[in-house]
Amino acid sequence: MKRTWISSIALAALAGLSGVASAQTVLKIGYAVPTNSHYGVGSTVLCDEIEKGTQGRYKCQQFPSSALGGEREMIEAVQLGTLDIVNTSTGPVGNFVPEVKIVDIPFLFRDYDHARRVLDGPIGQDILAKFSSKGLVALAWTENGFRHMTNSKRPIVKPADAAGLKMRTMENKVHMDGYRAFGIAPTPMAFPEVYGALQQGTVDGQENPIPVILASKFAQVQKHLSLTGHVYSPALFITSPRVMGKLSEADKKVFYAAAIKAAAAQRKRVNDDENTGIAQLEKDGMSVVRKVDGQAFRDALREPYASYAKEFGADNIRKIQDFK
Ligand code: EAX
Repeated sequence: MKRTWISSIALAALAGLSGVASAQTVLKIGYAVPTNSHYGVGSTVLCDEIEKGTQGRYKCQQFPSSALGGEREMIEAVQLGTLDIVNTSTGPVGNFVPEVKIVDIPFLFRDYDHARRVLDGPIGQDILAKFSSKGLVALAWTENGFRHMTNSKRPIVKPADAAGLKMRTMENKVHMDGYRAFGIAPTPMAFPEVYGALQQGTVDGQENPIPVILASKFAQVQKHLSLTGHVYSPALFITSPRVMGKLSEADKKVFYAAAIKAAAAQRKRVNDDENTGIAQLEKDGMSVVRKVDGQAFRDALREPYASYAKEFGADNIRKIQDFK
């Protein structure tokens, strides 16, 4: 009697142990800028919420600061299965999911509230549904922010001031077509190369949201900041059917709910950085043009807008612009 009693306790202990040992999956998540950034905040909340909601069965390992390459490479890694999640701007995403490109049109969104309502509403959700046919799963829209121009040569108030500048752009045709209309010579480049290119003068300038300019310490290599706000740059939490296919229905819900919570935290950090970051960049030595001639930039886009209307449908663009 005694022997079986002891062996059954031993068995239960073993089962318990093996149960715990095989329970944890580590998810690798990558993003372009340091942890102390809007992407770091969003990724940390995403990971904390996933770990909490799955009772520790899933936890993350973060790869910030483009440790795994540029955003395009990280999206490819998610498709290949060597990376589980990427927190990326939409910059290169249109090369994988063409339907995303419409949200990259310059001066498409009025302000943050408008952009967030479009993306979280039916128009934005319809775009997320297009990812699955491309071997990707978009968990939620998150946010990079309104993009502004920096350069090492001169203040930019109107397009004529930007004309002739060699500006790094994302690998994004919609952006490049628009920027050419400003007279800019667009130089597409993956984000990890940008700081070096600015430092060596390979390019005169670049354009990014305040949070990215802050987190990447561009004030060290750029003199002029112009608050052009010429493009709203969405971001996305992207994973793969390979990751999602292993989840129970309950865990899938946890992942999607975690992404919504994380997007809210990332958006809040963007607003906080915008409120305090410009003064910080001035303190760091940048000279800031706060009042640019926005109408002149919009007027310069007449031609690109005609080709955007052909590519995306004039009413699809209008639907976004008029969304309340
Ligand atoms: O997503 O490439 C860029 O300029 C992006 O804004 C940056 O990687 C953050």
